[in-house]
Amino acid sequence: MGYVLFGDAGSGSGPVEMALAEIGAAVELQEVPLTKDAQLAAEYRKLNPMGRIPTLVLPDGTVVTESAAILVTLADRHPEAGLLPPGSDSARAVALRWMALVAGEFYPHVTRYDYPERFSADPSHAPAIADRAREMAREVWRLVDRECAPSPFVLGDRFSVADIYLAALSRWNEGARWMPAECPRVEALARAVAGRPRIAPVWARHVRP
Ligand SMILES: N[C@@H](CCC(=O)N[C@@H](CS)C(=O)NCC(=O)O)C(=O)O
Repeated sequence: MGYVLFGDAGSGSGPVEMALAEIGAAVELQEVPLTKDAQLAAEYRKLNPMGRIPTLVLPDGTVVTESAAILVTLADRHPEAGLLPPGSDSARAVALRWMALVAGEFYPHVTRYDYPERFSADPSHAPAIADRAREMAREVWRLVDRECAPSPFVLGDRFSVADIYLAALSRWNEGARWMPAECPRVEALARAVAGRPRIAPVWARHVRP
């Protein structure tokens, strides 16, 4: 048995698929359509109790949830792909720092603008919650552009799984529309990742032009 990835087009399974493509590892894709709320089905929640995608099942049957954890796991399991520096290298800490920031500070805003009705008992609050979440999400990217300042990658010339993660998630919330002007470094990072030969076909399936 190889890897099994539960996900959907345009979701957090995109960067996981991109990392697997970069590694050259075989994967079986299992569709969990968000439009049908398939992620909330009781059977799927046995794998991912939060009711979220992605979920990766390792060849030995171990279940890994949380996109950043999945990507670090893949990088560590395939050191020959060079997707993360070793633990003793400070560059690894830098890569993990920015991955964790995007996972912890940006991704929750996505839930808030995709599902604003979850965050108030009053349905009339939903549009304001979504609008504020979209703005706060953009603030995170402005900070990443300024403080992480990828050039072209998070670790300078050294490509890593952090680049895949940041690039893929930067396309959400209409990133392609406003980032070229407001976050030019993140925009250039996204283009550099999208153009990698192994990633390009996966990128095309997950990122709307
Ligand atoms: N912390 C999770 C967040 C995953 C997440 O929110 N995924 C979205 C799709 S990109 C999802 O499954 N949303 C469905 C829902 O919240 O019901 C991770 O990093 O994997």
